[in-house]
Amino acid sequence: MGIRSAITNVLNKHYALMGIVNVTPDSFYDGGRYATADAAVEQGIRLAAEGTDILDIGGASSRPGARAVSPEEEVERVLPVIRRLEKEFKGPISVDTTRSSVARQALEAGATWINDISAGRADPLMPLLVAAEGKCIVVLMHMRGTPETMQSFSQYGDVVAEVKQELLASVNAFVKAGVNRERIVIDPGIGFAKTAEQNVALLRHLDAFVKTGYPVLVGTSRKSFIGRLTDREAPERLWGTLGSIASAFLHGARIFRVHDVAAARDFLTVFSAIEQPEIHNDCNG
Ligand code: PMM
Repeated sequence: MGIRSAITNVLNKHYALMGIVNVTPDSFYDGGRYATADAAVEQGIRLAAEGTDILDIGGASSRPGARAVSPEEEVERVLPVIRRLEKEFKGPISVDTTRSSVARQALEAGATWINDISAGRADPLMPLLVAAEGKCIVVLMHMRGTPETMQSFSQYGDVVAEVKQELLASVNAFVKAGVNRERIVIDPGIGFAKTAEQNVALLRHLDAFVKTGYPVLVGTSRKSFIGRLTDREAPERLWGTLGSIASAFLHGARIFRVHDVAAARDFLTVFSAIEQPEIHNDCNG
């Protein structure tokens, strides 16, 4: 299968869900729930049954203020889960990491996507690994600083223009290293070095990212800007999350990173049938 078809296989459905499996004790919503390999594998199988297109496995929390884990610890968390899910799940497995050493081992264990929330800035070897490896898809997300420091970097003049410019600079580092553009997915990084208002502005102007030609992924699931808008804590932010997915879909995002695959699946099935009837033949007329 060629590279292009690796993304379009997923995108032939016109959108794709990336189900989240955080093998961490401290992620903001599901931290601690799937911290053992058994629990994480079970969650991956559950999300697969709910219809996820991609499984994203992460071993390092990126919540604001989160302390970095050692590379050894990160590998110990994600590798057993990837190895086992690779046997159970037919779709692509993504590793959520900013470290090329972790990514390399994850690819060897069966992952085919790398989700790098630093877009290569945390580890200068990442673009080289992706170029040398030759096949995997890479998601490049905008962030400033690190999860520990990012909240102090949310000063922007024009948030949409600056996030886009900084993200494209990171993308260019991958292209320069020899990564084919068709292997790259971009993500504005909702909640990473951005205030609630800035997140809303980015979602409202997502078209600016879509116009670059790269497929756009968004991760809004249960994030704090939804809490700010609805005055609800993370366990009660699913309905607000669906509102953000509706908007992001209309503005051209096509990959949605979510905790709640079943709800997002039904929501997008109905929403896209109404909004994009040309891609649904089953209930037109
Ligand atoms: N958000 C989180 C982690 N990884 N990856 C991408 N590409 N985009 C995101 O928005 C994103 C991410 C933080 O959320 P989590 O703690 O629920 O995983």
